[in-house]
Amino acid sequence: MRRSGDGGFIVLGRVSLFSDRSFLLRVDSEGRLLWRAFLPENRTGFALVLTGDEAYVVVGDTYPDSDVFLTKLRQAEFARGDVNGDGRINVTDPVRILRALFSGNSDAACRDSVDVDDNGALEVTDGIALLSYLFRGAAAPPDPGPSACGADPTEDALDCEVHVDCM
Ligand SMILES: [Ca+2]
Ligand SMILES: [Ca+2]
Ligand SMILES: [Ca+2]
Repeated sequence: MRRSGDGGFIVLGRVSLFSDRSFLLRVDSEGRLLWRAFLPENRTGFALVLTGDEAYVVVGDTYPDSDVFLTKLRQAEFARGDVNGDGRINVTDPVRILRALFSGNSDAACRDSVDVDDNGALEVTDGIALLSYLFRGAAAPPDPGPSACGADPTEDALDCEVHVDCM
């Protein structure tokens, strides 16, 4: 656990459900959850370092090739539509968009990736556009993505704290 510049905390942890997954969790100074993100399945995080420029460095090892990784989490690079950051676009992504909208609480670590139609707002139409792309052959979400990481080419009020697949 590390204290972030705004008085909140960022936590590196591990959960065992069906498989071991490392995750990052960011809370504000009141302990409210800002976002959480799972690391890719083949990565186990051991240590978290806060660098002077407000970025995070995660160190760990990879499975099954037992290599070491050290990655700096770059903000603002993402793949549009890959809402859970697992490197794939499948039905779990639009489901997550719609669930977050209807429950009114979104813990997306990268809100830019949720803006599937890139209109600067998170709406039901984003979930529908993604479903249409997956199941009805509609056009792919605008760049960046869904298969390449990049920065948002259009200005908006949305942010992207971390998109784990673009680490
Ligand atoms: Ca996904
Ligand atoms: Ca949108
Ligand atoms: Ca945009």
